[in-house]
Amino acid sequence: MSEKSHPSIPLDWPRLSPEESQRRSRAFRESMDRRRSVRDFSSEPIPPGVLEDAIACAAHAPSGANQQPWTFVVITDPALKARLREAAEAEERESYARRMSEEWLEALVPLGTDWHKPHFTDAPAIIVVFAQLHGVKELPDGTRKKVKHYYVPESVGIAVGFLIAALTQAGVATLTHTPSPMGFLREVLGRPENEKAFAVLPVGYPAEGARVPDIRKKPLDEVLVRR
Ligand code: IYR
Repeated sequence: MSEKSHPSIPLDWPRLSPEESQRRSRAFRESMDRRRSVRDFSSEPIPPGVLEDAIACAAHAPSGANQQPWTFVVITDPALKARLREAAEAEERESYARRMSEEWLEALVPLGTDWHKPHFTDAPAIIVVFAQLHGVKELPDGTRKKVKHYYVPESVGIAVGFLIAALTQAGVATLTHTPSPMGFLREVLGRPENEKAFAVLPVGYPAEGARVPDIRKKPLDEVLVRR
């Protein structure tokens, strides 16, 4: 604990019965077990409030020194989605043709991905998650000062995990997409220089007849080790 005193408040923690804990953990596990990254979206809209709830959920993730070093940009404007698609596909085309190693391309074969990124224009909404590499503090004299942020990729990664879980729980599909390089997102979306794009998440419902790669998660006994 820090030597300096800090304000504190009583913890508000609703205590569940063991049965209720088990019921909820199993229900959540079952919904997460069925989660798939979706690349084939319908244009059907997302029910009002679901996106906002999911982003609020993500924004409650733990973060280094509680600095909450994230910004979630929601794009629904068709013209802007088309611009993002065009820019992403230009980068991805170059990546698949020249920038990615043979080994990398080989690793992606089971996923069947290529440079085409129709999810940008097909999905009703795109969330671009930005990491705030440092904070900006406005001083009384009007000047701005950099504030160091801690554990930024870890914090933003956890927040994106919360976001995916919240969307999944609401029955809404997404994809964790990282077009590479992602510099164009800051420019097209007009974000400040302290923000770096972290991931792109198209959000919506799977298209009728959507298919997904035949890949599996490792069994629990391979990833859960007890000592
Ligand atoms: N960014 C590319 C390539 C890609 C890389 C990984 I690692 C993936 O898991 C999937 C795709 C793309 O989005 O196609």
